[in-house]
Amino acid sequence: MKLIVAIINNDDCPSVLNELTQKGYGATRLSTSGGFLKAGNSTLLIGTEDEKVDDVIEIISEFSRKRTQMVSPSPSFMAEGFISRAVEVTVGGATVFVVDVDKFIKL
Ligand code: 2BA
Repeated sequence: MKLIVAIINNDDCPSVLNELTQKGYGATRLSTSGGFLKAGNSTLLIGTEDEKVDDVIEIISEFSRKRTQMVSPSPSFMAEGFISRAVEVTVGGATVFVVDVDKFIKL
């Protein structure tokens, strides 16, 4: 068994969750925020059998769009002269970790 941890955009989350639940996958949504942009995103926890991992990743990939976002430097960065103007970063579609699960117990 594997645990899939997927960080996705909040706007993509309803479509990903709908598709996962329609196909019978269990999922938990956590409200999270990225360390770099400090913007809200969603982290999904999905426990599933090894042979279904690729199917889950395909669903996540299908419904997660890549976006570009402008990032303004913090005042301290500007004061230090590191960056003086907003820069564009590409975010997503999804950041996915697949980890082994030792035990899966429902009590
Ligand atoms: P954030 O940390 O807010 O990062 C948003 C986007 O900013 C990233 O998109 C990346 O394009 C850029 N970025 C992040 N750190 C950077 C840095 N040190 N220098 C320059 N650009 C940087 P994604 O890579 O698609 O990541 C989207 C979100 O996924 C991240 O939001 C974070 O919440 C999560 N994430 C990404 N990599 C992770 C990792 N190795 N471990 C845990 N969470 C991760």
